[in-house]
Amino acid sequence: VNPSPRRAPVAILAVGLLSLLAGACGGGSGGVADLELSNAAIGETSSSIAAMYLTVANRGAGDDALVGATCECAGEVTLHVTEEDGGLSKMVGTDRLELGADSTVELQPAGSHLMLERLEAPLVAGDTVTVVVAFERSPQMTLEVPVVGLASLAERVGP
Ligand SMILES: [Cu+2]
Repeated sequence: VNPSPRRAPVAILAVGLLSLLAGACGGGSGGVADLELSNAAIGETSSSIAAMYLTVANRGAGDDALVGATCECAGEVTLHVTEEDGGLSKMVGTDRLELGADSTVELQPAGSHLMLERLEAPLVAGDTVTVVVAFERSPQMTLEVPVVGLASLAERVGP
């Protein structure tokens, strides 16, 4: 009995598994994302929705994406980008925000933001809200986010 005809398919399968595993860990550009969140703030509101802003720095060599968030304060948290449409800017829902390797993404007024919807109660400047932010590859992160007045939000917009 010659066992060699049975060996070749097994070897091919093993190589296939290894390349699958490497793909799962590495991300598109072959490294691991290293995320740092800062500058988070939520605009105060007396209505049932509020916008949350933050800075996400990806100091790693791998791509990632912000894919959502949750808050006990809100029935739902959605991800919005702002688009120009005939001279008017409007908010458009999206399911992911790309966080490219070695880059920084600013969620700021007139740009991308997290939208806290169906709030349990109005949010007043000085409050602190716990928000869990989820990513495609990195573990989720829990933030204690200050609620701030609208004037201090306006100061966040860069030149
Ligand atoms: Cu919005």
